[in-house]
Amino acid sequence: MELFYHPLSRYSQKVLIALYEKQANFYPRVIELSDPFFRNEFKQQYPLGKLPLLKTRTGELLPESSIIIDYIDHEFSTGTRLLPQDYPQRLQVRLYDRLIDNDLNNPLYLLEQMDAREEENPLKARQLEKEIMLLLSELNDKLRENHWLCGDAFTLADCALIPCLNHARNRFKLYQLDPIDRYLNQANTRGAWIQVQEEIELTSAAVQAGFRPIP
Ligand SMILES: N[C@@H](CCC(=O)N[C@@H](CS)C(=O)NCC(=O)O)C(=O)O
Repeated sequence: MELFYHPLSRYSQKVLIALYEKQANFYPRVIELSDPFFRNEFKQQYPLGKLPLLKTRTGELLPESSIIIDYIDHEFSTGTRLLPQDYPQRLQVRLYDRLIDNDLNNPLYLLEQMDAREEENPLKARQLEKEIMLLLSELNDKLRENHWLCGDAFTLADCALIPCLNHARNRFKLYQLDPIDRYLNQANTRGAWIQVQEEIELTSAAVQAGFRPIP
């Protein structure tokens, strides 16, 4: 298998966590989407040009982080089971995965883009922050009851959530939300996330030193 990704893309981090949790072997293919040459080259292979993208052992191209994780969970019996077999539990995991992507990851991305463009639109920024805080508060309540997001076991929903919280803590006072704060500390001791964080740190250091463009 080959994974086309970028270490600073949160959707890529979500899939990396899953691959490490499953102890799945893959060839890492880092793609710099901000570089027109690499972007065009990548688009020849995958016209929608989004990361992450998995090339399976049979050569099939799979986009969409949640679909990739579903595939590797089905394909590898090793490591953590990321989608519960029990249907009601599985539905919960799927639901929270969708909520996190749509109502946390995407608005965080819009805020980042506004910052990058130095766009002055306090009203829009406040609306996005409000939307994010609404979901964070719901997640905080859920984490009061559960060890991982959807229960005792680590799942797809945690793969989606951890990279978002890791980013959101730079803008939101997550330390004031006790269950989320506890969850992040707990995530920081999880092997798969430690491995992903190492790659984030190396890439961030390279970006700061001017070696690589920001994706
Ligand atoms: N729903 C997709 C979102 C993927 C996505 O938006 N990836 C971003 C990087 S984090 C990207 O490739 N953006 C480049 C573009 O939109 O041109 C998933 O879950 O994988």
